[in-house]
Amino acid sequence: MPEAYFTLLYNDVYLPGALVLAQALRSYGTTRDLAVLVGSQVSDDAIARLNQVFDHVVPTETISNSAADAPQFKLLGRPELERSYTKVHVWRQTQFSRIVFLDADTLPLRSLDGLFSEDEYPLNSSTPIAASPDIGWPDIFNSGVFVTVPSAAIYDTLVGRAKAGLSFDGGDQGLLNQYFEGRWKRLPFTYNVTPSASYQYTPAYQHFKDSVNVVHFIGAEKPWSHAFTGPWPTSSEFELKWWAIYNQYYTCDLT
Ligand code: UPG
Repeated sequence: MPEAYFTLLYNDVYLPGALVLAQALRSYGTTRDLAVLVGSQVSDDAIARLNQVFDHVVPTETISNSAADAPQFKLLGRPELERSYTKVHVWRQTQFSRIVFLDADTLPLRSLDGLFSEDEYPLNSSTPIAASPDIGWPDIFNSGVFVTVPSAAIYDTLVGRAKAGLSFDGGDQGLLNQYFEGRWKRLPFTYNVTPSASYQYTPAYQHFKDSVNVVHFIGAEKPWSHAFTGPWPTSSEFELKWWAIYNQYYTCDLT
């Protein structure tokens, strides 16, 4: 059975992120399929762009938090995440034996194909997912990067829990952590480094910087938020790396 990388796009806003992510994975010579889950609000133009770099563009039904004005969203200040439950469609992709999921705002800095190794990252029914700790609350995992095995039973359960509102943050991260609590394998933090937070611990950042596998631009501001004129003078070195790939492969206007 094939294995695949997946990302998610439920509107056109994160299209630059999805394209740069796919191009980065290709540039490291991955042998796995590249796939993207797309929600119904993604435009035909965006789908045509995605088809140029992904092997599979998978249309999905958008799953929203029906209580989008819930207190959790006010706490997070991120109403756009009301549709992040759509991520659970990953478990429906049973045509793949193993999936590495990456949010569209992540940037791999080297090949991640090692995550498909069953010997190194064994998954089974008692530990069905592997992910890195979340910097904001390290007893839970960040749901922007994870390894899992698709399962129709898990998919059905997650959809039911999403519809029942079983998520402490109103989005997929709360949903997945509540469902997989005590059953996740810890991946090294180097697979999901969140630059804004790591800078608070500068000595560790300096010490481990060269081992970073994936950078994750969490929060409302993304590298492409600054219009499409290129990086800002204050952009971090990771943002500059993102822009280097964007400028090399996608010079035309994406707005
Ligand atoms: N996404 C879209 N369009 C949007 C917003 C999000 O397609 O307008 C997709 C995209 O793949 C994105 C992902 O959903 O990468 C998650 O959104 P993002 O803005 O990247 O979330 P984060 O700022 O990283 O916040 C955290 C977790 C993330 C989780 C989210 C909600 O890192 O993995 O999905 O909280 O629980």
